[in-house]
Amino acid sequence: MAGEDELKLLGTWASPWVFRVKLALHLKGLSYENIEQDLDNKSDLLLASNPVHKKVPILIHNGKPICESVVILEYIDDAYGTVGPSFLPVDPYERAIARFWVDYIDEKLVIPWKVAFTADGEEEKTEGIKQMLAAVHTLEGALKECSKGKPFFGGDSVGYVDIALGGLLAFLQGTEELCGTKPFDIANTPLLLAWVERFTALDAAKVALPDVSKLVEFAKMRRAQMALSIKK
Ligand SMILES: N[C@@H](CCC(=O)N[C@@H](CS)C(=O)NCC(=O)O)C(=O)O
Repeated sequence: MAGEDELKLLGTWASPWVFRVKLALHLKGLSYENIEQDLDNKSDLLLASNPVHKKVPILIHNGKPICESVVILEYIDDAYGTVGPSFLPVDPYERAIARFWVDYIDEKLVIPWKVAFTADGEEEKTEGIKQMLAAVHTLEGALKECSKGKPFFGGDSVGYVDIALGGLLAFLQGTEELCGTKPFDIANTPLLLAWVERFTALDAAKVALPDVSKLVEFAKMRRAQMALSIKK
């Protein structure tokens, strides 16, 4: 399937959802054209490819657009099943478990993280941080169960949950500077801390993930812009 394929990725360099797709493409060893988008001035191609949400990432495979990062991850795994590592396990029950944890990450980690990042009062921020740390604690347990002592959530190789969490990694690494707290530490999340080391050492992660300090500066700038536009 991979031979004559054309893959285009519409994204932005600072999007955790786009990082997921880039990670998946690099893990599979697939070539693609990266088409950087300006979200303040959306292109006709973006609007035509994702008319419902008008968001990136969008993967365009031989002219056909696929939207939503987790849908794209599964699509890549399905369309390129014989290329590189499989992201989802073969066993239906284990597939369901992997999907459960990806949903958990998006609901219980990302949402409180955004609250902690954008909160304009201390109380709201403290609550966001509390919920984010509770989610990280739960994910520490999930890593123990899913990995069964192996290096990744996916076992010996990087799987669906690894990619979903890995896409968020640069933001999580910048959390101390952006939200005033560290999500991972040796006392509470030793397994996740070791996972971060292993994940960031992957070739795919080195290519797909951005420089953390550059991302932190960008996020601070966007937050300041958002705060200004709310006050206006
Ligand atoms: N649930 C979506 C989230 C995608 C998303 O929020 N993308 C942002 C960039 S980080 C976007 O395109 N925002 C444009 C907008 O909201 O107008 C996914 O997983 O792909």
